[in-house]
Amino acid sequence: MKGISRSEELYRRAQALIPGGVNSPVRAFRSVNRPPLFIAGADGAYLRDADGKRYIDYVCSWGPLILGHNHREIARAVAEAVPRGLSYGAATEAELVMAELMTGMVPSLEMVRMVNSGTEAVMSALRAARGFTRRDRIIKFEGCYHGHCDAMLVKGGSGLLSGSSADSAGVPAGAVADTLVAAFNDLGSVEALFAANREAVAAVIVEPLAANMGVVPPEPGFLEGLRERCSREGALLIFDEVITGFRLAPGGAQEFYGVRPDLSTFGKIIGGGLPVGAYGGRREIMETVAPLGPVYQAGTLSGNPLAMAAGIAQLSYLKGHPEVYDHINRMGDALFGGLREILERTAAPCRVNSTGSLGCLFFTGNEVRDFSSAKKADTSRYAAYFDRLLRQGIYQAPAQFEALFVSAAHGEAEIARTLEAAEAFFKDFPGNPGEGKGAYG
Ligand code: KE4
Repeated sequence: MKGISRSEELYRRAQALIPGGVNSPVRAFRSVNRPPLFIAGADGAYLRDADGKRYIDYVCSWGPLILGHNHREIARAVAEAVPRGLSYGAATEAELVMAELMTGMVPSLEMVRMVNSGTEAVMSALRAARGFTRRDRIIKFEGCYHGHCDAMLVKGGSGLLSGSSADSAGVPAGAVADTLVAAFNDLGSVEALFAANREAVAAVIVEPLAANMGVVPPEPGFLEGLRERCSREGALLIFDEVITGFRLAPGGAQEFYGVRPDLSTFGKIIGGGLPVGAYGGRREIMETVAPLGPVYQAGTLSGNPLAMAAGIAQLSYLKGHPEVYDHINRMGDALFGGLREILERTAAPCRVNSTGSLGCLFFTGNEVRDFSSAKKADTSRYAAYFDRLLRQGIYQAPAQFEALFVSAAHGEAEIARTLEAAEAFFKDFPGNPGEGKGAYG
């Protein structure tokens, strides 16, 4: 149609055939009140939309692209794998290489099983924990998101947090009857649940660095406290490292914070951009998983050859180039530190939480340490900020309660351009004695 962008045209047609026109809710840009972009290509730190516009990308496919888009080593590995066939439904050497890489980089991983998404990894880890402990209850944290298996859709974070309700339709009461909800960074709330559910809790699952209510780091002692209480109560500690795995350190958050879980879940980075998830941990727990033990779990495309090729290439590169972590952490510090300085200078009522290459700008003047403080953020102001920066060629999460991801492809030029655009937005932000028209103009 004349006068509308290609993205808008594609979106209009897609809405007729795909729920909301998208294959994952957050992509619909509903939280930022504007039609979504349709992406046509990407390279390094940049996305290109269907209208040919380029953006610095801080979503990075929600975390997988720690090396940036279209990394030569990953592209080559996948191209070399294609002629050997796309899928066999049988064991391959690549799956062994992947298991050796993951267990070599993550100390708590004695055994690991590949699946196809973070959701599948979490669903399977919960089942293994319940099968191993012969207990049913699971403790999770408000605002933490662990994918969309029924048992986890209570007080979800991420897309659910940005929606009107924290529960999902279609989840029967029985499916969540054994899911208990604690407050992040509040060990007292965990103790209370353990006290009320003695010898009934199979596991505590936590994002060791919460990144689905925006970014909320664990306070000193919180993860250690979970470890101690789980050990004392005979419950398993599950780290959901779908975002933090292989990002905070080669060994993930468990290496970064020095706390060893019993099970861990992974996704995103281990697939190099292709669909991969994994769960693993203590040998005695994983040996309960079929075909070895009574906990059933399976998957047609688990360990898919192309996905393994991409994952092996990315993990091998990270293992062989520790300087990547120095770089992404340095760029993260420059970006999030720079944003803090702008907020300081402009007295804007906002807050930046960050750890390394992960961070979030909250539109609230309060400290953000858990779900209840995060949800005080002004999502309409976030939407204005998102829109202004998008027009300046900066593509961020289209929702307040997500994370900014910095990749190895982001350099000083990208950070400088981003800070310049942010400064322009905040210089006359309402609530600050600036002059000129409002930031919404
Ligand atoms: P997937 O099933 O989307 O691969 O992974 C689910 C999941 C599990 N655990 C954590 C900590 C996660 O962050 C996720 C998925 N993350 C969201 C971003 N907040 C995926 C983006 C989307 O839903 O489109």
